[in-house]
Amino acid sequence: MNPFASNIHLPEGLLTPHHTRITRRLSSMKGQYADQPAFDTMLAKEDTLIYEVYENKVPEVRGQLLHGTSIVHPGKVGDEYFMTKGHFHKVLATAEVYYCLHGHGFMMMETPEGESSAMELLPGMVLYVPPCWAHRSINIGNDDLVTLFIYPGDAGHDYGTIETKGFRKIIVENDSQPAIVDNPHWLAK
Ligand code: M6P
Ligand code: ZN
Repeated sequence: MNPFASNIHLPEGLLTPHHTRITRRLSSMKGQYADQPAFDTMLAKEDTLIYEVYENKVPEVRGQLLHGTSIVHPGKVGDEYFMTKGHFHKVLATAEVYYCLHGHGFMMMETPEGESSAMELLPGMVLYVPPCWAHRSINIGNDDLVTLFIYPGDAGHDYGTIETKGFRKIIVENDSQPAIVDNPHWLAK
């Protein structure tokens, strides 16, 4: 393949050109938010757009680097901030780099062994997600959270583990402040 370049338009995070645009709405996040009644009420009103991902496709093989932008819109389901589904990589021992371009958020991370880490994302910050850590972006601000991500082309996504167990910790608004708390629905199995 040949070298290529693209532009990131800020503050919206649009990548031009791009090969893929993924959109995730509330309906695709069933069971992910702690407050199920708040989720149902919200969904009955509107299938809100939670986040978008622009990607440049590369062959999904070792040696390639997949990259793109992710835009998590501001909002909450109950007290819990809008977030991505979150995933482990299918090839578990692969890392990812995030560069925060706009907004204010957190990266929630955890290992299969139970270590947990939540790191703040502010414009200019580069965050390294080491191999074997599941990761989820959370928007705690009033504006879009925009990040650039780069990860190995062969890494893939494993959503199943997070969909069934959830993350051990979640971030909710408490007295107008973000609070990292235990996920009441986290399953030990
Ligand atoms: C980041 C990257 C993408 C991922 C996206 C959305 O931008 O890690 O690979 O698809 O976040 O997160 P998720 O796939 O968990 O919905
Ligand atoms: Zn990833």
